[in-house]
Amino acid sequence: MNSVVLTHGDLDGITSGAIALLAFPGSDFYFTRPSQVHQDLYRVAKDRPTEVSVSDIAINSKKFDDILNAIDRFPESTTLYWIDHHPITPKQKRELARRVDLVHEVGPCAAELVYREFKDRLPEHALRLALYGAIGDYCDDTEFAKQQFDNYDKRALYLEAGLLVQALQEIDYRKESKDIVRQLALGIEPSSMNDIVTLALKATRIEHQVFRYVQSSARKLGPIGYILDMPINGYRGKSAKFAAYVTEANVGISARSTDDEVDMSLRRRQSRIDLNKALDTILPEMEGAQGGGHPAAAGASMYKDDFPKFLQRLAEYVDERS
Ligand SMILES: [Mn+2]
Repeated sequence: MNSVVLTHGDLDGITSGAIALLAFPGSDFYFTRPSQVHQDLYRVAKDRPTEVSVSDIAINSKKFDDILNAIDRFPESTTLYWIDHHPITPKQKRELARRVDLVHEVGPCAAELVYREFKDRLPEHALRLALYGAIGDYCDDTEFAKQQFDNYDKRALYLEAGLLVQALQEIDYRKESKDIVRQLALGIEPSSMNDIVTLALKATRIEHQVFRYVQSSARKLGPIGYILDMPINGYRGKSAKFAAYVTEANVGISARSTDDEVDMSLRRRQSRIDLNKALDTILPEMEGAQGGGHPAAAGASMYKDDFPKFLQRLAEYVDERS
């Protein structure tokens, strides 16, 4: 068997995965996520691949030992690249670097890191994919990105990336996104993907509705603006941002509940608060709660009964630091 590409389902994941496909042509391709990457690695290890590229997958501290165990299942002959930009502890970084080819930097998006790692063997259009990833993850102000934007007309790049960002709101990433990855690897531009353009416009109209809904329904607790169980599915990151804005809060949350659990996206607004650190501090106080992400954008899940306490704790945490 040859190679395997594992990546995340958002735009940075999709573009970093497409670039990895260009670096390892003919690879098998799978979407994964922090909570399940260890299982996917276990499965992949059985096929003894030559190369494995994992991109844009945060290290979930609770699963770290499982991840290391899964990595240890690969034969000596496998080269495993782990390319990521989510915060990681120095200890985890050391442990991981001992086992894999680790490319880790906080600041650039994963697509930029994958591009820079394999640059010499990539076609020219891979660079545009790296820039779409940078736009998708708000990582478009790195030295690399700024320099490259200067080589194109960046407005057109933002339109192409924007079409993908919007369309992804309306796509089940496990199914249709695989086709997008293949097409992007082939060099097909988003504006030439008819279904993507149609979905992007639909998603943008829905986004305007989401904004109006959040404007009329968001609640506020101290420095936290939040929305619970919007009648529209998806749009979580966006509605979290809107919730912060319309309540003039420093942190916005968009949460969705099921029978006994609540799952949420968090965004910060005009604040330097590190949401990843905040979750690292608060979530261990609640049994069964998990989450993490970036300083400016994160996600979490917990038992529904713990949600009010979580809001209270996060409000205190933010107040103490601003
Ligand atoms: Mn990313």
